[in-house]
Amino acid sequence: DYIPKDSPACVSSIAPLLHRLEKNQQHHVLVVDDSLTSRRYVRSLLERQYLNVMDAQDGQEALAMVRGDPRISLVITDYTMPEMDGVQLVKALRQHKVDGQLAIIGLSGDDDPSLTARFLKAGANDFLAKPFNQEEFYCRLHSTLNALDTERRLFHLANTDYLTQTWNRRYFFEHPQTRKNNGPRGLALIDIDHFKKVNDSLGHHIGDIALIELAKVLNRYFPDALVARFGGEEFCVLYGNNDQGFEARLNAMREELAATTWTPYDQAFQFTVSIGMVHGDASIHQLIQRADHCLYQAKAKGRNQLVK
Ligand code: GH3
Ligand code: MG
Ligand code: MG
Ligand code: MG
Repeated sequence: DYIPKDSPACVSSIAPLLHRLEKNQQHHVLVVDDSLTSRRYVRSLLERQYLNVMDAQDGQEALAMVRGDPRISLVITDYTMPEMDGVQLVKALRQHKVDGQLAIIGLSGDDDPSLTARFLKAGANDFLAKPFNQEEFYCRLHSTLNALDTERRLFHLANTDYLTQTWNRRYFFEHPQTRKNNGPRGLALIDIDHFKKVNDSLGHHIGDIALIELAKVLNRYFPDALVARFGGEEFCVLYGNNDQGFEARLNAMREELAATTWTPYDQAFQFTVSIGMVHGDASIHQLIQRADHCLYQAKAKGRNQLVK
């Protein structure tokens, strides 16, 4: 294999490094190499940067690990390996995970100048020939991780609601679960009753807390569903399972909300919700239209109730 010949990376300013190291602790890196010596060496370089490191000795094992562990955010793979080579692994990984969720760096000790392009075309973010300069390895590692963090931050900003940290409308309508048009599913629209009064009598900041608390309760009751803030004080729950439990859970949640007294800033208040629920095999727009009609009826009948 190869023997590292260079000295440890030198760093001129400590602040960006500390910031990077703190972020590194959130990343899980998978090192794929058939050579134990190589794996150990790359592992030790990564561990020194406070990254969480795992390893695999071939492509199949690596694929299984990435499929089974969503925490893996970076794969560093060797090229020459038995069964599946590094470029084939990159292609397989890219079919499984789209760019932005997983970064890949290729490595190879083969003296083949076409490898860089082959790795990059297959979807790798970067490539390094072995033996590499340690400082160059760290530079490329950090720029790849910085790009990954930026992409994740953008994804978060584009798809979550800032106040309640639930998924937003954009995420809801772009989700494959929403777009698919076959099989029965449940959908509920949940709207806070007389929310204007909460704002008018207690202040907008208390209204905000009601929204944050409602989002938490929704996520606690529906960890297996898509929960999104549609706008204002209206949330939507898309429930993929074809069982009877949806309505019962919605009602249990509604009752819990009605029985709760919230006391932010020692300001006691209560609120209730009205729910429009539908279940069926229809397009998302049809389901929403029907649920909206049910919600309107729940309001008209006196609020704090579910209409289906
Ligand atoms: P109903 O029972 O018919 O639903 O009455 P309502 O007062 O809840 O409904 P309405 O649609 O008249 O008022 C909704 C209010 O929600 C008005 C708006 O100021 C408030 N709202 C929307 N978004 C926010 C937010 O992010 N924070 C706070 N505090 N209030 C919000
Ligand atoms: Mg090899
Ligand atoms: Mg309302
Ligand atoms: Mg409303």
